[in-house]
Amino acid sequence: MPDTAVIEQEALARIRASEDAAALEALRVEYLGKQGSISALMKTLGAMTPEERQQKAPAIQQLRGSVADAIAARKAAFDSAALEERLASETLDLTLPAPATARGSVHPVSQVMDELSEIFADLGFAVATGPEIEDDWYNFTALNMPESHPARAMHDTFYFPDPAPKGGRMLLRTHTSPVQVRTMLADGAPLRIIAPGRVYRSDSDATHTPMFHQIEGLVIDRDIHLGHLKWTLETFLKAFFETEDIVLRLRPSYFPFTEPSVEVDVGFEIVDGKRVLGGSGDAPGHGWMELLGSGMVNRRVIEMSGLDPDEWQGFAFGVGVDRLAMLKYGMDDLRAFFDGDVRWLQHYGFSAFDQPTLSAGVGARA
Ligand code: 2NL
Repeated sequence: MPDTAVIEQEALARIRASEDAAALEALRVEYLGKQGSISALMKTLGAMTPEERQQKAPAIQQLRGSVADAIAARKAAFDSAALEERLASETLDLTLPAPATARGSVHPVSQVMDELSEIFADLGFAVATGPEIEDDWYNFTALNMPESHPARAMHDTFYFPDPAPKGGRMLLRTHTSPVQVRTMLADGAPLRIIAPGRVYRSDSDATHTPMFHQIEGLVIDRDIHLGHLKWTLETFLKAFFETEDIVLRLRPSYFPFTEPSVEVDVGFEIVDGKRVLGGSGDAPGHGWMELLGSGMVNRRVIEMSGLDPDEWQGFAFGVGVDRLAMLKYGMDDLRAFFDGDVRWLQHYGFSAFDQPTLSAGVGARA
């Protein structure tokens, strides 16, 4: 039986003398590994008589414990030396700015819808929404366009093949007016709402896309007249284009849902070959540009929306959001709005963080 004390002395000395983690690991294998010499001693215990084992086991176990402890202590010393070395040699500058990350941007249509919602919120208007898949009663009939009405031919409508559950036809809404009819039926009067959203017409060329964006406004109250309409549109357009220099021209027109109907032009000037809003369109070098349609809500529409037209009057207007965005931000091709080209979005899109918008979230105001 080898003298465990001698083995221990020699092992501890060699462990102390080991110069790096690799040398230490070689010692661990040599003593404590599967084929290690101390492991071999442990195995001899199995072949002993109980008495002999009782006598010899403590020394062998003590030897194994002592060598394992010494190896662990030496390893801890190597590890902490390595850490010290790294801490001394590596530098980490926490004041450096973080690397840039790719950010999305707010689509101009969303931006403009948000701007309009904020402007009209200041004027006391709530935002109303409704389904894009409508039936023809809300989209046409309630707007004074019965089945036989020639105005239905004014719209190239996407119809669904199946009949509507309550009769009539299902379609993709051609304007957001049905939202306003639904709101009048649900909430009654008085009412001040805008209805922004997607609308659909079977139309496709350089200036028309089959889906586009519209915002309609509706005020229902007692004694509402054209003066309220004119002031509201003037106030909204000045706020939207961020200039006091907006001149409106109201022209008589026709829509089945308004009577009288008014088309609204704004004066513009040609600067460097581009149209810039401002001034009277009648001035030399100026012109008038048709911007939106509006009018006093037809009393038949008020009636079909569940209100008494002798008590309640109102005005309404509708305007293309894509058009407004192009005018304000100088884009010239409508189709680019719907291409989803990220380079266009990076160029014309808006930061979700630099300015407060509804799309960016309320948190962005902070
Ligand atoms: C346009 C401009 C317009 C309306 C929309 C409307 C909505 C209700 C009642 C009456 Cl619920 N009118 N909206 C009014 C005038 C014009 O849109 O150029 N449309 C073809």
